[in-house]
Amino acid sequence: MFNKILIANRGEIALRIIRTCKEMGIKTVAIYSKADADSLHVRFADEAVCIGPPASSESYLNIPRIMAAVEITNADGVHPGYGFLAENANFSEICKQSGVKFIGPTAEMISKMGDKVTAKETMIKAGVPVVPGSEGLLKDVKQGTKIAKQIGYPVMLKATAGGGGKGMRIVQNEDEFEDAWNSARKEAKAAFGNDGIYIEKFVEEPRHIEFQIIGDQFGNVIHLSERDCSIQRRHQKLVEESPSPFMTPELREKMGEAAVLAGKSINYEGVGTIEFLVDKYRNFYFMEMNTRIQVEHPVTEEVIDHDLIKEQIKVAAGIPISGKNYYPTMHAMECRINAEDVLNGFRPNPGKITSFHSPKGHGVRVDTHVYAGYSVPPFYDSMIAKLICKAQSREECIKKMQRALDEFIIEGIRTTVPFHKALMKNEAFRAGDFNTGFMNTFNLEDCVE
Ligand code: MV4
Repeated sequence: MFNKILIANRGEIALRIIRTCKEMGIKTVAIYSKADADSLHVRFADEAVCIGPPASSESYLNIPRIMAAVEITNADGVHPGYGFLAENANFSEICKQSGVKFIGPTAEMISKMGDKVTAKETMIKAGVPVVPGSEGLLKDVKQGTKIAKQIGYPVMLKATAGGGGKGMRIVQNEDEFEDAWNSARKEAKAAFGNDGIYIEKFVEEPRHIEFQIIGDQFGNVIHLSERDCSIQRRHQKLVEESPSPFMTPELREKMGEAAVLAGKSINYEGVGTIEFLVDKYRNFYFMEMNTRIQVEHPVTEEVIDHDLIKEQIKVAAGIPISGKNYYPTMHAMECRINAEDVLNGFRPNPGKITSFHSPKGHGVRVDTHVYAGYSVPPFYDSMIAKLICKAQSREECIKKMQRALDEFIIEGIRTTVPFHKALMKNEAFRAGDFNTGFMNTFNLEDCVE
């Protein structure tokens, strides 16, 4: 087992990781930028090292500075959390070369899944369903329009280096193809320095349903059931839940089996997520694999009653997992509380939190690093808390969430709490009748309190 883990992250996830390390008897090192000197992760870690100025490029993304902190503290493990360097193959490799365990997959696995065309080819070989489309990258417009004609419009152009919707275009007919191709390539080149594009049939009104998997160092891979993450805005998730209201036991068996196959095909080690698009007929298609612990992992923790960070650290230490999959016995839902002004296009709204009271009580969990008097810095993402509720049924879970949202007091900054209150009242949401297009039709006026 690890002696000392350095947490290469900040905010709620840094705190979350420190908590589990403490329970496991592992010493912790926090790193922090000058903007985070007053953060709780700095206070709660056994040691803390200031690694630079506020800008991420000079702190949480700066590999040489983080490796210097690893060296002076003699940490034997590095936990990257999510975001920042969590899916940076170079960082994983440098940790390995330095003799410190990166708590996550190898550089090779990160690269393989980070390149979407390679990931898709890997999944086809493994027998995981994928969206019909090009085999590999498109060479030119002529090849693109030919394939589009075969699979039928509408089609989608996607960047192989993509994710988060960048370099992605829907093409309705052949007339639109060339413009879409040119702008997708340009956008991908600017965002990723890679203009490789592939094509897929456009799946209409899909749900985003992802499976949590975990693999150990002995080739065992299991799944921990699904999370429905269809409530998103501009590729930012707002609410996640498990089980998916769209799931059936039969579909869970099929998708779970595909997720395990996906993990086994790359000998995956660590916690990971297999993202699927699911159409209205319950056809499912591999979309992407995330090789990190995700923001929404508590939803799974609550429904299967296991600490995923603990499991992640155990497999990284070489402890084998049990062979069986996990199924939800409860319903859990997470609302992401962001320092954003909902009525102004969800614009970030950093600043000082003058008063703060978080909801409590049975089945209510709040993962947060903030407190009254804390200033939300403008340099990083705007999530300040995750409110997770758990109950016997989805209906009870929504009632609990409404009660908990009503208890939240956050003064001094605007947050997404009013949005979540309105969402919990929305008839379509309450009926479980939604897909990834939900936010396009949601009336933000409903958030006016
Ligand atoms: C799609 C799709 C429809 N058809 N692919 C969005 C981000 C990237 N990971 C893939 N995405 C999509 N790929 C095909 N063939 C629709 C989306 C999509 C989406 C997917 C999941 C969650 C939210 C979304 C919002 C818009 C589009």
